[in-house]
Amino acid sequence: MTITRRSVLMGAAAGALAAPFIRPGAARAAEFSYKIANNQPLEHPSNVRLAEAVKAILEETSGAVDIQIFPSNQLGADTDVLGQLRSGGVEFFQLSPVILSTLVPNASINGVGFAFPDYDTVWKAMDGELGAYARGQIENAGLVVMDKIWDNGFRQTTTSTKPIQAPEDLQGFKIRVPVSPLWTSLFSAFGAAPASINFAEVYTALQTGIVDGQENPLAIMKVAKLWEVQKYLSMTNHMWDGFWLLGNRRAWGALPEDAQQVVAKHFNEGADRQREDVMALNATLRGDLEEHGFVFNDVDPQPFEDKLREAGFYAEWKKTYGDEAWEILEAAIGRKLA
Ligand code: X2X
Repeated sequence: MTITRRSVLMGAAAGALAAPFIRPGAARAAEFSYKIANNQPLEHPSNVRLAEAVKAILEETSGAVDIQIFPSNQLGADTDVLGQLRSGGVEFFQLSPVILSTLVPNASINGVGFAFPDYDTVWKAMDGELGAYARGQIENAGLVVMDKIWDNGFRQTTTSTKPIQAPEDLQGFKIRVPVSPLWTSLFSAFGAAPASINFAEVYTALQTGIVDGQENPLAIMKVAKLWEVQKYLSMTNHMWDGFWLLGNRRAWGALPEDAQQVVAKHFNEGADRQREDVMALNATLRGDLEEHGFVFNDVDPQPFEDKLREAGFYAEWKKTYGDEAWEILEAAIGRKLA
């Protein structure tokens, strides 16, 4: 019996209508050589699970879909790669919804300050209505997005100068934020001096003192070795953020339907596993980062949230996102923010 790529694919997605997969005489070359980019180093669970996913995709499509991973902003800073994704220069891209809001304004809604109390609430929301709302917005903007969002994590604040214990500690503080109006607005509301800098330049910006601090989840602090250029790590938990796995619409549409199903299945399974990895890491990272020299402090989030409310942050963003989106957010977290 000869097993063709087509029959393997048909077996993998029985019933799906397969477009022609086989070019006679080209049995070995991948028909679809695609790229996926992200900003994270290879050791981050995102890239570990992505590597598994692209291997499984290659196997299950019998070599037809060959996706190469470009970690650590190798293809450019996030806001540049977003442009490449739109033009088709890169076929897949993992990106923070909050940064994606530079193209899809309401995609950033998960990043509203102090909205999520814990991971249970995050996953219910992002696998539920809030995630579905965001994906609808992303698709309306002409991009493809996989169902499952990958974890980045709850964001904490680091500085080279002092622990952040109360909102006043952020007054006038020079802090790097990713490129996004929501991030700038959040730290401006605390009276800080936020500077929009792509992740690709964060280490250097901290090293050269362009900024005195930054904020990221613990897993990123670890893989980016930020203890080398930062001292204090304050558990502000001010935002939860993830990574949508985005696709270029033309490149996606070029894949036969059964191949699309294989790709989506493995990307979504990768997200599930990556979430578990990051959660497991969270349990040990504090001790690990302390050993590397970070000085931790816990923070009461309430005064920070109060300060945002007082500064009109929630009222402003409710207006920006609109009532429909805001109601979905409030329903997901079970309380009113504005
Ligand atoms: O740029 C960041 O700080 C990072 C890595 O957390 C995001 O992708 C939003």
